[in-house]
Amino acid sequence: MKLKNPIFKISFVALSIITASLFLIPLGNSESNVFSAFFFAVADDPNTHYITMSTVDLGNGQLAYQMISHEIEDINQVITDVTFARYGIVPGPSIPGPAIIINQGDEVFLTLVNNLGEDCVSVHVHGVHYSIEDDGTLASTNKVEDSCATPSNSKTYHWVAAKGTVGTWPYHDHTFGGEIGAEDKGLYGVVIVNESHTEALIEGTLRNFPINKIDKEYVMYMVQTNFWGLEIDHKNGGLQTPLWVNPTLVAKQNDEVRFHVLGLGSQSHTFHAHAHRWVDPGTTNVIDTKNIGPLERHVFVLKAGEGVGSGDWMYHCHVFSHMQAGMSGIFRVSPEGGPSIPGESPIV
Ligand SMILES: [Cu+2]
Repeated sequence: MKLKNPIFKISFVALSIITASLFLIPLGNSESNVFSAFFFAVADDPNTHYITMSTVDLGNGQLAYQMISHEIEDINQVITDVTFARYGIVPGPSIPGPAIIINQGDEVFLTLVNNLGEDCVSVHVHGVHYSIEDDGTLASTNKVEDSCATPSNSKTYHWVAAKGTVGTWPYHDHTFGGEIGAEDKGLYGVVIVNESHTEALIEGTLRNFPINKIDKEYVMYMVQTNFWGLEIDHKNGGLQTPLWVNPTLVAKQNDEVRFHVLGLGSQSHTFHAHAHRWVDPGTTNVIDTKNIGPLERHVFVLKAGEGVGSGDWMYHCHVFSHMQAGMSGIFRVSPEGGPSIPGESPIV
């Protein structure tokens, strides 16, 4: 920086000294900690996630990821096993795969086990940071090594959810059967990197909404002419329930719910939900349709039944040929006070 005017120069030096002193002088007393916390409140204490997942052949031409275990280590090295709470007593294979929920600042060590009995299968993740040997592609792509799990050798991936990685990111296979991988057979899921708040249109106002106040989340992958869904119920400890194809999504009236809508494959889709509206992230535009390209994602929070009440509200893809092929489901808003139950799927 060039400061030609001497007055500016003096001011700049003075400002620098004052700024530096604010950080340096008060260290060690409690007031300064409050002060530092104010300035450095970027993330809570980061956690390390130790996750094991496998890949399973569903026997109908489809492949799926399955959660085996998920442990979280905090900065005091206290380890909590969240497998049962998050994925159920007996986590099964699902499409989409398990939603891996972490906070900005966290690290992940994800070990993938190949239970397909052949070839080399991987997890290639979007959004978070990793080294090239953890990119989940073949040596022919990354020029380093086959970043995948064989039936005899599992593969551990290391990810860092560094600053700037907040969002909902796809993960998918990138090696099974060749360089493109087998995501089209069902090997895909999401990593959700949270910070403390997200934007939400609640009661007509754009708000900075606390993540820990979200009641339910729906992961909805738009694939060919179907939705493939998974529910996360925070009123039930964050339990995930696979909802499979074109599911009924169940919420109670006035539940604050977050949708994660993603595309997969070679087609673009247009997500639309009846009688509900939300804010296009990063804007103030209130919308009720959104174009979703392959592996694009669209994340929003809304209040179930806001202004319209309980009922079976349809959601669907608005691309006409996809609608005609049945790409739709029901967002069931039950009256307030009912039980929190997972959505049901007409086809499993
Ligand atoms: Cu579509």
